[in-house]
Amino acid sequence: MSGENLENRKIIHIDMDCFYAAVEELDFPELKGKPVAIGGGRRGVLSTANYKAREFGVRSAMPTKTAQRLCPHLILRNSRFDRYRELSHEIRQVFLRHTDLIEPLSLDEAYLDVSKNKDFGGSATWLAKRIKKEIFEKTGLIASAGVAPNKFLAKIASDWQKPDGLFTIAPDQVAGFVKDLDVAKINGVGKVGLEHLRRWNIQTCGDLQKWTKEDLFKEFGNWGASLFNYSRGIDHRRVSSKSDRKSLSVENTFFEDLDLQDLKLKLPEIYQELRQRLDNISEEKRKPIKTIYLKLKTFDFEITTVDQAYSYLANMDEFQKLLLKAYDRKAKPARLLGLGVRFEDSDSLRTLQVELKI
Ligand code: TTP
Ligand code: MG
Repeated sequence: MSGENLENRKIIHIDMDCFYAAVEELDFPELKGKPVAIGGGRRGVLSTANYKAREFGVRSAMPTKTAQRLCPHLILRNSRFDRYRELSHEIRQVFLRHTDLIEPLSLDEAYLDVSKNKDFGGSATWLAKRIKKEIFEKTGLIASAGVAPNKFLAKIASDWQKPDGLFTIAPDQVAGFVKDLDVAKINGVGKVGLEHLRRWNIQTCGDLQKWTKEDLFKEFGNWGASLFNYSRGIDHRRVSSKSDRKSLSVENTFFEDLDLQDLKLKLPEIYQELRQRLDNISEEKRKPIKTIYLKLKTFDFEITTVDQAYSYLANMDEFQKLLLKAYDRKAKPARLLGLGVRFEDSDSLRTLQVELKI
């Protein structure tokens, strides 16, 4: 991409606080204030623990037995991936309101490039604050956010004030921030790498900066080049979202199961959001619409989807008709309503362009 300025970007890194454990507390409020860990892993180790359990020294990847010794009252729960995916999807929907440049790293973590977002006078910090608020309102879960000019720093920033953190490293603060930054915080510095650095008495990025690029390469190989950049707070990696999107939808999971009357009342809000999100797609990523669709998930998790051919976003009445049709199929209260459009796929697009050329 020509003309792209990689030095002047605004990147937000979002990482949910003790994600799996927080979901457990959300769905079972009686767990609040008690030490909770998620087990059920293959090797008898914990996936994560809530902050109460962490006070006892309980950590991710710790053998369950060790955790129980440290914290005898620890409440152990099994993983529930379907539920994590559902909430992760809800969180993604919040991101999409603000940018379409999203790179998810896992169910609970993503980079957002918000350089083009002009809300809050272009303040990415205020935008991050808004995103945290919207995530909480939509899911009841708490996120930590980091704001910085690149991915490397944004990820460190989101961890800086966890939990419920919001930390910004502005461009003019980068040099000061990295000077005292422990090299252990650098992406990809594992146990072995850290020992190697410590052997040279390298504690901080400031220490690393004293090395020439050549010397770093001689001592650390290709990794040395990354270290040279990271230690100066430089990182040119792009936020890479999948651009070959096949559909776009807005889905809402409700706190209570809704009957047809209530679903009709929810529809306009979801429709407006879909409209907004379509408008937000940048020019170069826009594709023709093939169908509009509506999705319902019943209270007992049956999914039904109704499609209708349309080459544009039809008006709300059309979606109302789809709602009646979908609801009729199951005739049961629903826990989720989604509206969406499917795009022409790139292959048929290519054919279309070829035909036009002739
Ligand atoms: P993390 O974001 O690393 O951890 P976390 O969200 O539990 O806690 P926090 O971010 O507040 O420090 O991982 C996200 C989820 O991934 C976590 O909830 C459970 C899962 N996970 C594992 O299954 N095994 C692991 O070793 C780690 C680190 C996480
Ligand atoms: Mg997390």
